[in-house]
Amino acid sequence: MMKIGIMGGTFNPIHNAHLLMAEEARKQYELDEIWFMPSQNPPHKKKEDLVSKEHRKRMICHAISGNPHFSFSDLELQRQGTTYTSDTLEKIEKEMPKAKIYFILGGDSLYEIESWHKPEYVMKHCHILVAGREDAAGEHLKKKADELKKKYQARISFIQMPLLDISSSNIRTQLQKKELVSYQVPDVVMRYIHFHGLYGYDKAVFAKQPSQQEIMNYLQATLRPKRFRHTLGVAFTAANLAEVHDVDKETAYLAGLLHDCAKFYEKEEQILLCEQFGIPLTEIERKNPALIHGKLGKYMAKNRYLVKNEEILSAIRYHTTGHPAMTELEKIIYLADYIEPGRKMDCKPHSLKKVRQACFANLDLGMRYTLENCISYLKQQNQPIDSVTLETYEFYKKGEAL
Ligand code: DGI
Ligand code: FE
Ligand code: FE
Repeated sequence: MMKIGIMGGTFNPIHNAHLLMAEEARKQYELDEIWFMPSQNPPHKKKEDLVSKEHRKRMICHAISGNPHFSFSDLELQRQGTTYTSDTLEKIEKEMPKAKIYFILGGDSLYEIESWHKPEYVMKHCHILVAGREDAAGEHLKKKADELKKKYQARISFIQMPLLDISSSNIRTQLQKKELVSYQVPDVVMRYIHFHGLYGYDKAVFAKQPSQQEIMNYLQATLRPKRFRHTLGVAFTAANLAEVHDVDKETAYLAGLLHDCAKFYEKEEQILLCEQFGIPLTEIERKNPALIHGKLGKYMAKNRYLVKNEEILSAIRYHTTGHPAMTELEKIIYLADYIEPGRKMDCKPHSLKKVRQACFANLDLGMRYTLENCISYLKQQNQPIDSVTLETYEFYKKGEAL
């Protein structure tokens, strides 16, 4: 029988006590999985300091990414309006009738549970795990648990863990005062908060040009894990191409790292940001927002990551469409994006292996093959082809095959 632990809450933001509680619950009760399930609109919380669900989701995903037993569940976020635990339990039971559900709670919630929607249903349909404590408050909590057990035949057990005085509201207060909350939240979450200026922590991200390692840390904290892996693959491939084609390796690596730095924004957000920063958009870019992140990425690289090197900025700017007569570095980034080791797509008319060989032999030939593949893909998908992509192809199709 599958044993699932559910961590509910607003996670505004997720912090280390949540993570420790989940892990201790898993170990002590031999749970197979823990689902982190943020809620939409808790009826009893103030809305003003609640950051968007996208931000909360991303912070959770970053925080749990190292633990194979932890996963993210958007069961409550998906639903419109107020979400009730009883509805969630009902839904899981329907979908997974064989699973045994454990609901993991901070101690204080035990005092509130009777005010929840249909408390008798909730207590009947899950086993409650509460973080216990060894002091007077712990004694009090045990009494409350006994009372609920009697009244509702509730199953309530305690999770042994050290008492950690960490709470999301405390964290928000500290951030509002521009204080760091390191060691209360995972590093990656602190960087996420910093980068996006959440909870009033709107200090400049970097005071001076950041090192490659610092850039990498922030990219890891802001990009989705898959996009981050792609980013490392592009940086690595760009450095290799640079070596072969006599371009500065460090420069190529940095450009590779930053090429998709604007991609942590959703497409609609990207349009809004361009308007906010005064970056003009063409009609086709508005219709196909996948084309925007080069422009926006250039702006972010310059203003957020303080990159001054115009060659790098231009390589980021043109990495999606290319342009006629590109610099060596621009071609390297454009191509590394297509051939990095993580790319496993089925490529036509030229196989990925053939394109990779061409890129290392001759950048212009690599451009020709890659553009032919991209255009054939876009046609097959019935997507409009950007005029710059077409001009680029016109330029490179003249490139002689080897
Ligand atoms: O950001 P990546 O996914 O790593 O790669 P990319 O920067 O090359 O972006 C790929 C996306 O851009 C993909 O969704 C296809 C789209 N794209 C590239 N060229 C064109 C295009 N979309 C349209 N409509 N027209 C183009 O010419
Ligand atoms: Fe891209
Ligand atoms: Fe990319």
